[in-house]
Amino acid sequence: MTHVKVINPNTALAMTDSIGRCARAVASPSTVVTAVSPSMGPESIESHYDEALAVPGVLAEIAAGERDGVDGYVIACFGDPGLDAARELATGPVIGIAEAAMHAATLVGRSFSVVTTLSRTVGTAWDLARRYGFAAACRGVHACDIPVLDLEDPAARKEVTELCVTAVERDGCDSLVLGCAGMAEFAAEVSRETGVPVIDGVTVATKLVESLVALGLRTSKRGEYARPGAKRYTGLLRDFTI
Ligand code: 2AL
Repeated sequence: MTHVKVINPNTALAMTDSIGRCARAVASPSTVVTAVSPSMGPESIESHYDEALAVPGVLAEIAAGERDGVDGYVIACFGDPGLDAARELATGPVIGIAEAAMHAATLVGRSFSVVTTLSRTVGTAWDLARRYGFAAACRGVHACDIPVLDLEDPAARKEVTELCVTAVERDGCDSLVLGCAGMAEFAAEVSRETGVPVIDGVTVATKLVESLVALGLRTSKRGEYARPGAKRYTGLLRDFTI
């Protein structure tokens, strides 16, 4: 039995349920998926401020997962908040949905475009493409300007789908990456409408974590991802003392 903990870094529990459904839909019968939100943090992540303040809650969930014997983790927010720090704490693999989606996109085509939520997140999506080495493959990043928590509205799904169709026509990209975990349930419909592979990072990251665990591959503890050195943390962060 493999235990994969999928962390939705925001505190919107309806979104956590949706993320959990998507992860369970692709997980092997022998995998247990636990989908959680941190006990502290922003209800949605759509700015650098939100992202920075989501990270302590994510790290607390990783620390709890290590105590519970979790085999691997998915960070289910497109900014991949706290990914490197999470790897320092975790024994097993930790995969962010943006890195998972971009890797998958370049395995099924030579180019992809990203459809994200607010315009202010466009720069972050480009930063991620550069960080993961996919800037040349990324043809465009398009914002629907729908806030994360409004994606549940059926009208939002229609708008996102229409933007995806436009993005494929305008960019000539081979595939599409959904730039928010709140869009995970849109993938099949968007793929039907656009005719290209549509990649939701939640499902890809879940399968990647499962595969890495099955292969016996864990986070390297030799260098940069070694456990952080012990030191005192003060004030609101005192519980993060290692
Ligand atoms: C996200 C996401 O995946 N979760 C969240 O709260 N915000 N991404 C985004 N582009 O807004």
